[in-house]
Amino acid sequence: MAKKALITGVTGQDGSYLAEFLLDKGYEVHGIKRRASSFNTQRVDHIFQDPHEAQPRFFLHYGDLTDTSNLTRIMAEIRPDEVYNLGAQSHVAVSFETPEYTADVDALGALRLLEAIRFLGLEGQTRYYQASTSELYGLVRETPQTERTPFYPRSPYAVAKLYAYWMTVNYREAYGLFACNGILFNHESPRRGETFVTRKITRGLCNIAQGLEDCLYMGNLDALRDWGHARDYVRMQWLMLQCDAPDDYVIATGAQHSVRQFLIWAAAELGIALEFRGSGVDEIGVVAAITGDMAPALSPGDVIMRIDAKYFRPAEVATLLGDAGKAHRQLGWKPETTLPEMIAEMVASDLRIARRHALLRHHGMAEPVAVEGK
Ligand code: NDP
Ligand code: GDR
Repeated sequence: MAKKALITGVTGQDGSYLAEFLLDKGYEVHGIKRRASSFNTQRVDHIFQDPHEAQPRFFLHYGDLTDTSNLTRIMAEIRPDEVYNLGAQSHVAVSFETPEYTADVDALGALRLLEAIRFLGLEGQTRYYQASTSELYGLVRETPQTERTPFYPRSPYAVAKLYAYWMTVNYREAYGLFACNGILFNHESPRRGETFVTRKITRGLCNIAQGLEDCLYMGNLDALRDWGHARDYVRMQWLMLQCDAPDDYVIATGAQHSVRQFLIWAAAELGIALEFRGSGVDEIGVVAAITGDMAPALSPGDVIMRIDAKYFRPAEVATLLGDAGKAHRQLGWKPETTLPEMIAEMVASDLRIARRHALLRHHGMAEPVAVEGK
């Protein structure tokens, strides 16, 4: 019998990579998708299986982490061997604007799933993965951060995730649930949401290089992050649930870079030498030189990056750097994709999209491509 997995957040970045990974391993994969007025399944369309096909192994169910009866019914129908709770209002800046909704989804959503396991008597069968986050460290007390570093959340998102973290530990200790926290540091990919900083940069620069936009507006360029590739990180989500005993693990690369540095490398990938001038909100990014043919719309001297104070957060997480030594020692995990490789992959993907838009525009069939949001 194939193992059954239930993924919340299957339409998101991690959910899509994890679904692919589990299907490859022979699982029957069930995902929860939200009802939306427009299509929101682009990241999993390539693995969609028509339910009328013979023996489909990938199923989507309408649902929402705010809806207890819906989650409990789906759990009762599937009786999954593994639950991966990846669904979340996952944008830190947005959580300052929607704190109550963020708490409902990110904190109580986890509780609803844990309770469903208990209510349905699945404690002995169902293993639970909680998508915890390096944002828990917030105002960091120790560098690098490990599983033992104290938490100090700095946003409604992180506070909600702190509740979910401890509920996962509590259900493990109180009811013997096989429940694990993956404390994942930032991980990116061509499928990253367009308003997270890495994708905003690669997408924005590609659009600018192709003449679809003029300038990228950024927030705090000094923020330091430990960026890995989502494909490597979902492998670890699965590994955690295959252990003999449940535990919590930090997943990170162990290397740290600034947003400014990411901008420089992403620009270089397009043949643009980017120079920074000025400081604070007056800092600008200027094209110093261009090589190759990937940025036909640009010339040296063009200003392609400015600061917009609206992208600064009410409370910032200035620096994050993880130590994934425990995951390496106990589960043999280490990241396979380097940051330069990931940037190259993201830029190549966004450049393909930008070129397609530029071609459409050239033929009078332009689509809106503005980089909006946080
Ligand atoms: P995404 O934002 O790409 O995906 C979030 C998913 O959650 C989407 O499928 C979204 O649906 C779904 N979702 C949002 N609200 C609800 C809701 N009310 N009910 C059901 N589903 C909902 O996030 P990632 O894939 O990047 O991250 C996966 C998880 O890991 C998240 O919990 C995130 O907080 C956490 N995390 C992420 C890290 C990262 O660097 N990526 C690092 C550490 C933790 P829709 O597509 O309809 O919007
Ligand atoms: P983060 O990711 O908040 O770490 O949360 P994000 O990419 O949004 O920000 C990283 C850093 O870049 C700075 N920054 C900007 N961020 C955005 N989004 N837009 C900008 O224009 C900009 N300019 C500078 C931010 O201030 C921040 O310091 C992500 C999410 O995936 C969470 O769900 C996850 O838990 C954590 O990573 C680990």
